[in-house]
Amino acid sequence: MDTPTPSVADAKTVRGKDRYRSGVMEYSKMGYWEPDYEPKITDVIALFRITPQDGVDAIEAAAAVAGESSTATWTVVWTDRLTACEKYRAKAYRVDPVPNGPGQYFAYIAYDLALFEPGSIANLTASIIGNVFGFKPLKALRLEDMRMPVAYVKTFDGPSTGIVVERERLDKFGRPLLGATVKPKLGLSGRNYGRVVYEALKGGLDFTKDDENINSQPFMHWRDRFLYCMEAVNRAQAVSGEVKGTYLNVTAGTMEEMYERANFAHELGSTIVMIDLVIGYTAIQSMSKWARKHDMILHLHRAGHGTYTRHKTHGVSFRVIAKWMRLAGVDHIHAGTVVGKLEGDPLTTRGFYDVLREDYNPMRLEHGIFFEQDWAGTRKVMPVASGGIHAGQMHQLLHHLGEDVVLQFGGGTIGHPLGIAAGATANRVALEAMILARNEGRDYYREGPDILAQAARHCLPLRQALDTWGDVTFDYT
Ligand code: CAP
Ligand code: MG
Repeated sequence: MDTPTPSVADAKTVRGKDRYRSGVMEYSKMGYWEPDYEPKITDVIALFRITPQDGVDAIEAAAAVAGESSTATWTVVWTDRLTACEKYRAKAYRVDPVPNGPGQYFAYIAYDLALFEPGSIANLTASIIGNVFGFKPLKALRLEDMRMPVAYVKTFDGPSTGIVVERERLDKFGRPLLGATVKPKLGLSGRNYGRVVYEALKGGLDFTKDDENINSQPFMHWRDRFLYCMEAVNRAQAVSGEVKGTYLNVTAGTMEEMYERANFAHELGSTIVMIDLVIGYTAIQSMSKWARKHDMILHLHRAGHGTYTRHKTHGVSFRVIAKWMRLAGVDHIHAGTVVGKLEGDPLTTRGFYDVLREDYNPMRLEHGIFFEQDWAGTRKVMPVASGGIHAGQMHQLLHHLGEDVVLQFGGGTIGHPLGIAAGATANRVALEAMILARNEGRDYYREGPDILAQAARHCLPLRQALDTWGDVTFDYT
């Protein structure tokens, strides 16, 4: 055998007594803290927000994260001698106190590219978030951002449709796309569900959408839903002369079942299928591969993300999930709204949109982007905004989220007092009024309520929407 067997003498040199203090192992002295390290252009870099336990040194805590997310365990092992451990050790190379974050530190950790299997988000995450979040020396740990080297980005296919080709397929340009999530989330029969889809599309929306938890329940099996929905899409296309779509949720218990549902959606002529984040990274990549093969748009609902993205000192920032999902190859992803029923501040949300929509992200600390990121030609993901939004917020939505976005109004369409088609019309008219004002060079954000009120003078559905949901008084005179 060519591999040298480690000797007891070897082990003694590895286990020098400076590696231990009162029996406690110090990762910082084992090569996981290298303040002089210059990250290579091919390194994967992670930025963690660490909150060490009282009495734990920040540098030691950062080195522990580097160690445990790469090669280390709690003790020195014989087999270290059999590897190129210098290269394989992740290196914490910078630790800064967080401004206005007492007891918190930003730890920068570099990982050699050789540590990762090409094209596998499951493999990447098994390292970076695999075991460190429950580690005792830390009170809390949050993965804030990552820089993927171009060499690694190129091992992923990315979205097969993306923003540009989606617009070409739909033949819709120069404005956000509009959608509605069918409500109530659960309980409708297939026939009634199809009626909602038809009314919403006919009324002026581009898309309707299955909700995250509508799969194949006793009150409506998936096959019925798909048939009624596609009949509605075809009829709405015929009456409107526009391309329409409905995101058929193929989320299921097994890959086999998801493929069966997706294939049926394809056979029925759907342009788009939908999955939930809870299916897992490998399943998402498999569905992305399927969507590429079948020329289908792949919509991802980020169901479940709030359980680990929301806490400010622990978990994973959604901006990191957004980067992973762009690599994984989804075409749409829910990314927040700023206004509406769900939490989200303008600058952080802007950062989420930046990593989905730009070819290159410069470092932009105000948006929470700590690293420049070259996407190396990876297609752009269409962000989706939903959660308690309505026509009266159209100026704010356009201002905060821009043009390349799907605005989805569930309650804000289906809850309209004059009915579902009226709800859809209110949203379409509000959007077109805002786009017109923007294109004429008006300050649409400041003048938003006036622009909406003017449009509502000629559109009863919009007026009803504003009167029902608007949080300012509109002047219709
Ligand atoms: C919105 C929604 C969406 C969430 C997703 C819901 O309904 O259908 O799933 O907005 O959140 O179930 O709440 P409404 P996010 O339009 O009726 O509020 O986009 O943040 O992932
Ligand atoms: Mg929902």
